[in-house]
Amino acid sequence: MYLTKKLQLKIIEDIMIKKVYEDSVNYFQVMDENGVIDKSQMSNYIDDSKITEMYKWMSLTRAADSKVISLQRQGRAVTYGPSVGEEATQVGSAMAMAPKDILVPNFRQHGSYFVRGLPLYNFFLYWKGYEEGMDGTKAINATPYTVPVATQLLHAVGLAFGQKYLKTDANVLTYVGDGGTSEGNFYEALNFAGELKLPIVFIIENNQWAISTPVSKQTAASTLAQKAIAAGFKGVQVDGNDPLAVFKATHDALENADEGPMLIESITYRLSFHTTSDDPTKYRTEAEVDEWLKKDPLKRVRTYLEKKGLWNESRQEVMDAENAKRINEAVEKSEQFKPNPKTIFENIYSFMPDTLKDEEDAAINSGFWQQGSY
Ligand SMILES: Cc1ncc(C[n+]2csc(CCOP(=O)(O)OP(=O)(O)O)c2C)c(N)n1
Ligand SMILES: [Mg+2]
Repeated sequence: MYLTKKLQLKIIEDIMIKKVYEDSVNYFQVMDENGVIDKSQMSNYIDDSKITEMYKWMSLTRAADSKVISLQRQGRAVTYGPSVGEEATQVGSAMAMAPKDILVPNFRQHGSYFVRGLPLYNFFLYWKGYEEGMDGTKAINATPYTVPVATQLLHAVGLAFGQKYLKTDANVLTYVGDGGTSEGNFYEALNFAGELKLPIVFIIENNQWAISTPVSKQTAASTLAQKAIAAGFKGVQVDGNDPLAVFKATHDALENADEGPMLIESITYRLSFHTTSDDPTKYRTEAEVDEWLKKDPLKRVRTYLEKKGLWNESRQEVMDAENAKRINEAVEKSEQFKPNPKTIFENIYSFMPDTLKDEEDAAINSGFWQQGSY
C-alpha cells in the first residue's frame, strides 16, 4: 500500500506523540457595567450591606486619590500614582481577607490599605514624603508600599513560606501590575510559591498600561493568568471593575490557600495618569479612556444600589461631606508632623556604619539642622 508522506507522518505522530498537559483559563464577572448581577455567580459571603460597604470604600479611595493629586499640584505632596478606575480590584480583594492575613501591595493599592484599616493620616503623611506614614502598616498586617517593580512578590513569597513553616494559618495576598509580570522576580515568585505550595494569592492588577507600554506589547501570551500554569497552579481572569467578581475570586483562593497558591488576573483600567509626573495624552487616545469610563466600578455599583433603593443623591452628599471632612482633618494633621532629620541616616542600616556617622556629625556641625530643635 502506498502512503503519502503526510499520512506517514500523521501515523507516526499518532503513535509517538501524546498530549502530556492541557489547561485553560476562565474569565468571570458577577456585576456587569450596568450594575446587573448574575445571581448564579454571586459569593455566599456577599449581600447588599457588603455591596454598600464596597461602594463606600471605593468612594473614599477615589476621594483620597484626588486629594493627593491636588496636594501634589500645590507642592504639598510627592509624586503619586493614583488608583482611579482600579478601586474594585483593590477593595474587592482586600475585603475578602481575614484580619490575620498579610497584605503585600506595590505602590498603587491605596484602596486595599484603607479596607485593612490604614489611617488616612498615615496615608497622607507618607505621600507628603515621610516614610513614617508607613509605620501604620504594622498594625494592619501589611508591608509598606514597594516602588521597585515586582520586588514585593518575593517578599510576599517569603512571608507565605514563614506562615506555612510556623503553621500560623495566615495567608498572604500580594499585587503586581501587568508590567511587573515581565520581571524575573514575578516568575521566581510564582515558581517558589507553586513548588512549595505556599498559602499565597497573587493578584495581577492589569490596568492595561505600564506607564506608556500597553499590555499588548508586554507579552505574546493571550492572558497573564496563564502564567500560573507553568508554575504548577491555577490562574483565573476576572472583571477587575466588578468588586463582586474580585471578591469572589479572592475569597475562594484564600479559602483554598492551604492547598497552594492562586493567580488572579484582574482586568481593569488606569483611568488617570501613571503618576503625577506622567502625561498619558502623549501615548493613548481619549476614545480608549471613554470606553473604559463606561465600565467605571463606582458607577456600576451606585447604579445597582440606586435601583435597589439603597442609595440616592442625598446619601451621596452625606458620604461625600464625611469623606471630605475626614480627609481634610488627616491632611491637616499630617502637615503638623515634625520629621526627625536624623532618620535620613538612621533608617538605612540596623547599625550605624562609621562613614555614615561621620556624615551625620558633619551635617549637625554644619548647622544643616540644629540638633534638638526637632
Ligand atoms: C525595577 C523597576 N523598574 C522600573 C521602575 C519604573 N517604573 C515604575 S512603575 C513602572 C511601570 C509599572 O507598570 P505596571 O506593573 O503595569 O504597574 P502600574 O504602574 O500600571 O500599576 C515602571 C517601569 C521601577 N519602579 N522599578
Ligand atoms: Mg499596569
